[in-house]
Amino acid sequence: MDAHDLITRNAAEVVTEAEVEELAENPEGKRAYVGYEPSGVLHIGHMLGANKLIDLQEAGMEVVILLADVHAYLNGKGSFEEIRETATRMQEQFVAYGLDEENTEFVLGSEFQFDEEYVLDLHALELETTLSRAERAMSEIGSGDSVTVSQAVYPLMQALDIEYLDIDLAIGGMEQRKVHMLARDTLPSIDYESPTCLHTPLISELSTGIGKMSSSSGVTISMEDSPEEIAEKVNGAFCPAGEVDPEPTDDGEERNNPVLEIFEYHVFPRFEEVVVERPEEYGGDLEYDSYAELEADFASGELHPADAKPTLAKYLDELIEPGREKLMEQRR
Ligand code: IYR
Repeated sequence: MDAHDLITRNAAEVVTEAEVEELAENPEGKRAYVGYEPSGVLHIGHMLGANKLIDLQEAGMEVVILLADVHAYLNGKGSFEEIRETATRMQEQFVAYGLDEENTEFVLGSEFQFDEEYVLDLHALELETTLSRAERAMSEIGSGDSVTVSQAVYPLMQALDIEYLDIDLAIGGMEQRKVHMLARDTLPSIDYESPTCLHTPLISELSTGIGKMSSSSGVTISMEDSPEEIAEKVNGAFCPAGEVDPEPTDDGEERNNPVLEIFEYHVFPRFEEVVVERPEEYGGDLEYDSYAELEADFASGELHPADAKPTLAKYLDELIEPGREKLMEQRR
């Protein structure tokens, strides 16, 4: 796979296409980053971001993970001390998940976000941004019902992080896109360049396929899950036979097939080959070396949900196991 394919595979969108093409011509040593509000346990959303970082490392880029402790505090996630403690745990779980430790730089937000220069730039951005714009940027990130002043400051700091970490490519899930658009629009007003961004897709809610999976509601998969829990959650997933694009609900709500999405975004990027074990009497094992092949068999009915689900659970467990071990060690 060439650098451009590695950088863009499985991305929901890049902003802009032309900027990413230019970056892909010479990716060696270019810096990409993703930021997370520290939480004690990695979940499937973090894993999706990590898969993209692994692609970027393979393309020769340097990868930075921002453990956004100040952001978590501003977003009401607890006391600063508690948040700091979970940040270290998160870092260890990322490494266990498979990020190349030598080539991954972990940075705490608080290491640079209190510097005088940063704070003055932040105030300059505050002067350039309306409250309603900041509020809109937080619509998919803010915790709580109404936006606090701290949450309005949050996206401006996220924009500045891109500058202060000297980033060539900002990565985030699709829920981060409004913050990145704000960064692209407002950073030039304080004489910085608009950052290039790449957004990863969100997985649909596991049990219904309606809306997006979230760590705060509905079923979610995390490093905390035992193999049995993973199997049970996947077994209960919405996965209508033969339906790659399931019909909307009677109320017109869009539905997707989360089992296929997890194969596409989690399993295939990390495994060369996926084997679906089936008894001889049901046609024997199926082997796939790309998501497209698996999807085609699912669409034709050759691959049934009853075989796809346990296979997915097995591969997910393989991905989760090292992080789960680390988590258990951390709790001892
Ligand atoms: N908004 C992210 C956390 C975050 C990301 C980046 I990239 C930053 O520069 C700062 C914070 C979240 O929702 O977890």
